[in-house]
Amino acid sequence: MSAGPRSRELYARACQIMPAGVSSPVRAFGSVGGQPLFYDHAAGCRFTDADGREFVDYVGSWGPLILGHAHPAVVEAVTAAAAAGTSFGAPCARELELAELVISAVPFLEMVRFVSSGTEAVMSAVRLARGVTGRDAIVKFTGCYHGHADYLLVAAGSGLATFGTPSSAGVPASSAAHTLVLPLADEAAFRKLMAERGGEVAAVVIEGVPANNGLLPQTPAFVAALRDECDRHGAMLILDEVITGFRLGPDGAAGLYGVVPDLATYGKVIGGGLPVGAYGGRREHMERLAPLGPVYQAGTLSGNPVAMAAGAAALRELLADDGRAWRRLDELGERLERGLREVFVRRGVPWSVVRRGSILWLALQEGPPPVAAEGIDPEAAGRYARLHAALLERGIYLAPSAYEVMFVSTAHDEAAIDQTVAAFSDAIRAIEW
Ligand code: KE4
Repeated sequence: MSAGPRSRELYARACQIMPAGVSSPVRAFGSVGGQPLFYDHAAGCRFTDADGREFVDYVGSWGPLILGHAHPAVVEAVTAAAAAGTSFGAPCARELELAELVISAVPFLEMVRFVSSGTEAVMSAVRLARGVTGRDAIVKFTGCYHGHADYLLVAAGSGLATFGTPSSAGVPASSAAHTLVLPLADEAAFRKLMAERGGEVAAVVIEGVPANNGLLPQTPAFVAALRDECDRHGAMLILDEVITGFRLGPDGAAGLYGVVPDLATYGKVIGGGLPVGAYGGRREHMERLAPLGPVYQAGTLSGNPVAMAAGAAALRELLADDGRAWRRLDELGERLERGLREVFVRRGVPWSVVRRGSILWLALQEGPPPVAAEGIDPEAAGRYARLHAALLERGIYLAPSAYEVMFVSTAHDEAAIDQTVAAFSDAIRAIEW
């Protein structure tokens, strides 16, 4: 199914005045083909496009909508906050309320600072780590995405211990020059690099569970090695929980791995669907931030009451009843994973499903699922494009990229999951895979 006439008409107009007609590249359907559907309205786990067609939504705004679209508690909180003033540029109780909810849920957080996106959160955490350590180098891993700060748009250099090269035009080589890039899941390579250059490293940055280039869960031993080498060399461990924070549970991937990072970054879920990012850690580090300390960071709309109200309403729902929501998310995720695996076997396709809680990814390739970006079959993207189109025809909306994940929300129910599994079964029979 391609976009309907109204989406096409809107898209044609949008492309005249917005690059590729979108506000973020992946939305343009470039890697799956066809034109993007324009959302018109959404509720729960479903949205209706500009042509009146309904879809089960597994993008969920790329992670924020863990409670589904237009959750009543979030809408009510946003409405009340907006009526009392949409932004103050000054401290307010709603900002403090979200900070207290975040701090209360994450054991190692003593202080938190709000920003307006995940990019800002990671960018600020890296600057803080550089300010605290007085060092410039950072280590990141291929396949991990941490937002679009210049020095994080960096591809692996020629050798393991060489600094990265820009992965985007407009990023000066000098910006990439302090970023070392390693493959995931290679403890020996990481320990070798740290043995050689650990004294130069301000921070090692990794996604809680890498979910931007497939879902690539790392072993506890690998995550423990990051912590160990950072301790050994006085580098800071930054755990990027923008996707996993409050998605995998109250203490995110840190809780899953039992690792205590020096700084953690958040976004998506903690904004309840409005623009919020955050970073936090121990007081000794966070108090190095302006205006208390020498590390500068600021933002006009940081902590604005409407976004804070949305985030607080979402977290209150998630934290209620001793975390019942996360148990429900895991139940639904397991139902979808089991159903898809049964379909893959029945249809004879050698694919696999990777899941952590309510995050799922389709590894459309033979053999065990990859644990590093380098292990992803490039041919999988073509298979995914055909599957994506066939699922759209059957009312199921997945991310328009083979490298993005599926998000289940508490608004998905057994009926939506079973409808999805049936659609996959029919779609796989219909496509050339
Ligand atoms: P934002 O600046 O997009 O709010 O967050 C950047 C970011 C940081 N860290 C992680 C682990 C992230 O996944 C992201 C953003 N995620 C992508 C989708 N996987 C955003 C979607 C988009 O760019 O349109």
